[in-house]
Amino acid sequence: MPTIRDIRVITCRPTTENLVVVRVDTSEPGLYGYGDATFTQRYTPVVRVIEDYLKPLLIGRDVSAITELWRLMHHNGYWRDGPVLNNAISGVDLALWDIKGKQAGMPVHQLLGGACRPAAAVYRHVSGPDLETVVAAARAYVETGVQHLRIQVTPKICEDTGKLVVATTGYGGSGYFGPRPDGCCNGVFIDPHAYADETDQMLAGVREALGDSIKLVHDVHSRLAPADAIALARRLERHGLFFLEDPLPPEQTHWLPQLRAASSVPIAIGELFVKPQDWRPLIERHEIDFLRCHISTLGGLTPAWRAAAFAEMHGVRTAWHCPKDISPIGVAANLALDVAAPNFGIQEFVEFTPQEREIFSGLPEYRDGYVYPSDRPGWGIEVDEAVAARYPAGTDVIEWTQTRSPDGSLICP
Ligand code: GCO
Ligand code: MG
Repeated sequence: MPTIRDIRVITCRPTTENLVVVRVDTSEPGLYGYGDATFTQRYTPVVRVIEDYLKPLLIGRDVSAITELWRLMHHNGYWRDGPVLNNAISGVDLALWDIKGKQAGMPVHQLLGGACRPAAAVYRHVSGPDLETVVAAARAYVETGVQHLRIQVTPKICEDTGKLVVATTGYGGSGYFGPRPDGCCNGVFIDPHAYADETDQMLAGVREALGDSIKLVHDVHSRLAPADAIALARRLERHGLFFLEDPLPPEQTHWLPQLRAASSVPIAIGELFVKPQDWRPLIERHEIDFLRCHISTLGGLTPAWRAAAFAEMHGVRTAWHCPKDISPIGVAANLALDVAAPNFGIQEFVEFTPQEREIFSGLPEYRDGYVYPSDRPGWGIEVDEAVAARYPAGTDVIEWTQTRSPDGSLICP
């Protein structure tokens, strides 16, 4: 059996996000694999964990024993879980699945039992400051065959005002520009009631323009107080959403029974979850309809596949988190789960950028509302490290997570 000969980390920022990819080389010449370890906002500690701890731990070990090595990495530091440690583990875990696929001569979804469907239906992001812009963008997607759209209202003023840093993330609506106390720090200001009004109106307008068959999604991004989130869920019921995402942050999911009692809107939660204790009770109690974890933040394919199976037994579908802060290797891992899991629901998808295409080749193909996994062995993806080096990662201060209420106090980003 080949053993682990070397582990290296490749970091880059091809577009706006820092990406972290792990390469595991084996004792067999030419046999290696890639994994995703992208925690974009805190990528340097992930690199340290891999280089200082996981590499010395794993060199010389049998590459075939993925479950054993996952448990070894998970328990080795005694204290466990959390996005840094889990992303580091994911980098190795996904690389080991890539290697296993290459050894078998099969794409990874074949190792999970084969495809239940040829491709994953995706939802695309549509956002804008007014109905006209949003409907035009939505129609353009629908014309190409997309059936699921995430609708967000973005700020009308998308520039640094000198006093406020206004993000264009599309979370929390058009922003708050009203009176605030002297001495407020900069940040992304949000008015929860205006946000609820404009989101409700925007969804009504999109529904009217596009008709009943289009599936609509909205991401609250945990930016509301629980009572406001419940009121919004009740209000948005009339639009027949496919799901409402993150109405509550992980710290407040104990409000879900009240939310469920108040509204029949399907709920998707999970991108901030790190461990089974986060998602297990919500699935067992049928408090969520879609499990939406970020695979690398769970620790890779090994724990995500188990989470998917647990969700399946409880009638909960998957909607894995796949924003722009994920490498194409991570996207490929989402797709392996999507096509292999019977309880797949929908896949979030952001088109690969030209810079990403320069670095990564063999990417999954997007066509007309579906993403197709590669049929090459493993993830089927190759990384050009020389090109990656032309796009160095960076550690700038992050502004968009400094989210504030009208009085200047910080709220969940
Ligand atoms: C989503 C998200 C993301 C996150 C991002 C944080 O796509 O549903 O909530 O856009 O904000 O991944 O870095
Ligand atoms: Mg989200």
